[in-house]
Amino acid sequence: MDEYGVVEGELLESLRHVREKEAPFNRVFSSMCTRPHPLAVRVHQKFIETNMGDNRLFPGTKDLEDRVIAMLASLLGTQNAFGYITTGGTESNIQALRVARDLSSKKNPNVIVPASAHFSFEKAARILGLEIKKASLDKCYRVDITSVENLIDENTIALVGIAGTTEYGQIDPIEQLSEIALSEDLFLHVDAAFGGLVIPFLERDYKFDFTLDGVSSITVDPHKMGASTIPSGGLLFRCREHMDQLMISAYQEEKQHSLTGTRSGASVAATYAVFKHLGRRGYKRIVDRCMKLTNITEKRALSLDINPVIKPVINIIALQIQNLDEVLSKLEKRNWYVSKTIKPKALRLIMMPHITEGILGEFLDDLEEVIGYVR
Ligand code: 0PR
Repeated sequence: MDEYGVVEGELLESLRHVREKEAPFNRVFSSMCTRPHPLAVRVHQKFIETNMGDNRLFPGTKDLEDRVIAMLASLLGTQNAFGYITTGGTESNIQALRVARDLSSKKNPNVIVPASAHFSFEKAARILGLEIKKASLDKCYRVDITSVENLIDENTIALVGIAGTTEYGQIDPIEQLSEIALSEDLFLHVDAAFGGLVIPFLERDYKFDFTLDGVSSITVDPHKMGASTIPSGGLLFRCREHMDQLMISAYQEEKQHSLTGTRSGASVAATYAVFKHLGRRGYKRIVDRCMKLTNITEKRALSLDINPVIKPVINIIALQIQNLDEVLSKLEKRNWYVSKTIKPKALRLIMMPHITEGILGEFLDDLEEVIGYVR
């Protein structure tokens, strides 16, 4: 740290240059986050000093957290769930598996996750001392139920299903996982970090939430398709006793369920505001738009003889393109931010709310041109 401070104007100017070098969201197809809703930003600023780690000082913000959890619960098929606002999907997945581990007395516990699971489960496994067993996928990149059944052994404590996979946006057969969880008496965690705020608004009805009796807990992140500010993750449990496995007594009267101590109340208030402001109708409009963009992309790709890895289920499309690395580097030179999937290799595009039809048109024209050069 320097001895003397820098004047505000100079500092802000240098920081403006920093931000200028960063990605402008409207050219970003690689992110699961988006520009937060303007109301979320305003509310975030108003609650900037609130700390969910001290409910005595901020009882109002704590109340908002309970209301956000109640809104998420009602979206996810129940009137009664228990949970808290986490820092994101990673914390939620770690905490869910922590509960599963602590509910069981098995010596060498293992958890069965789909091969498509997000890498946060690896982090969870390392922290919690769990073995991760990866179930294979069917040809549509959903977890293969026979593979899950074959992997279950006497040390299995939990199953994980994904509602909206990171790579292809696929939804696992959660209904069947739920039946297995009930018959084998296993904890079932659903990672709907991305899909949890998409699937309830799709035209087609997918069963993935607490309406299924076997689902024990769900991850759902307002800082992804919820258009709230970072850090806004969500973790919900069906049973209070499960949530209370996380409870630590802090000081005299205080209790904490969260992994972190001091944590943002600003993003909790921002999430509350954007949920109340948009309502189900507002989110449905957003999801409809994102799905329309996904469909436009699919049609254009097919017209160029490019097939998606799967027919898009949510607002993620992965295109199987030849000479992918060359195409990617040419797109990057044109300042597009895209990403690729590994198995199979494909160009992954996430149609977030910040993408407009006009920008998508420009991108698809560029893609067509670049593919033309490379072919
Ligand atoms: N579960 C699923 C299904 C996810 O896709 C992700 C993140 C997580 C859990 C973990 O969530 P947190 O990152 O909130 O802890 N998936 C993206 C990824 O890691 C997140 C992302 C977001 C990537 C913004 C890029 C980006 O610009 O790939």
